[in-house]
Amino acid sequence: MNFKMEIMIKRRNFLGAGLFALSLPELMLDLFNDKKAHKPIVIATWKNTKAVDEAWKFLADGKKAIDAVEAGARIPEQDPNDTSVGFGGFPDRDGHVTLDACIMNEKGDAGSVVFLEDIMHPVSVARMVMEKTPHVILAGAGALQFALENGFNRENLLTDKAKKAWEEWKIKSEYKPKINVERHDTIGILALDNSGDLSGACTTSGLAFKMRGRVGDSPIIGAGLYVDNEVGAATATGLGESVIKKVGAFSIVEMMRNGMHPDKACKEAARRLLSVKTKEPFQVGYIAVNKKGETGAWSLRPGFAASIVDSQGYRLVNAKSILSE
Ligand code: SD4
Repeated sequence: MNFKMEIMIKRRNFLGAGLFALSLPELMLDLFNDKKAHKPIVIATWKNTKAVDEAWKFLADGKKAIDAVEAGARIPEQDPNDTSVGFGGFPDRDGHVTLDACIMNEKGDAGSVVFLEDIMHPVSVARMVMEKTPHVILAGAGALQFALENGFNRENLLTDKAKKAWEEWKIKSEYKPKINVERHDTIGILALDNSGDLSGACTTSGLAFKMRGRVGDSPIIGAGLYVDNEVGAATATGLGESVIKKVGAFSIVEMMRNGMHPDKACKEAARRLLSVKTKEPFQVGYIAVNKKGETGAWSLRPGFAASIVDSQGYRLVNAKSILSE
């Protein structure tokens, strides 16, 4: 059975009817829609314009989605002005920049690094974990050792700007997640390539001034990122603890598997965040893309946006939010 038929059967079953309940015009419509697959396409969290542009170069060249998402994710990682990712990321409350990243390819392979220090490109280390080891996650000192053994250089990632922000924060030492204004630029990036294959990556320095050792959702397969090449891909940004509790990205992919449009699936995942109890108000944003190249972006609160590039060019899409409907 081919992919289209399988999807149709699954979707119809989900709706409570078998494939044989489909009328011929409906069947034709489904096939027609499938033909209109919108690829290649890349979508990323926030206004990550340079990252999606970089990823697009790979896709437009006919290269693989996995190479596109890695190249895109490396852009904010090396940007000293991006205070949520890689070099220039705000440190933990003890002044150390600690990084989390993961990546998934079209085969369902996954690699992840958590609590990694002194390496500019955790997404590339995550890819190496995926491709060169029998494991999925390497943490802390072990992840650093693996990176150094594989040709990555040890670098100081704490910029003067980030150090100054940390010194100012230390005066009060109050940890309060701020909605949108922390320059939440954590990048989750998803791509569908010309061959119809999906991949995704997610990379972050985590929440500013977090407790030492804290790991967020971004490197957790199923929470910050999930890719299923039969169905679609999803990724998250925002307060990682909330995303982990709701297994955000995986639940979006599962909803898409059952026939939901990516936008509806992101909306439902964002709605589920309403039951997460936190001391302070928090923000989470979700994006998704399905096998047809249809996309979605929703957040809990207003202020979230997604960057998209396809054959029509670049666009910044302001996500709808549950608490502003
Ligand atoms: C985390 N989800 O570590 C990340 C933070 C984030 O933009 O998205 N910041 O919880």
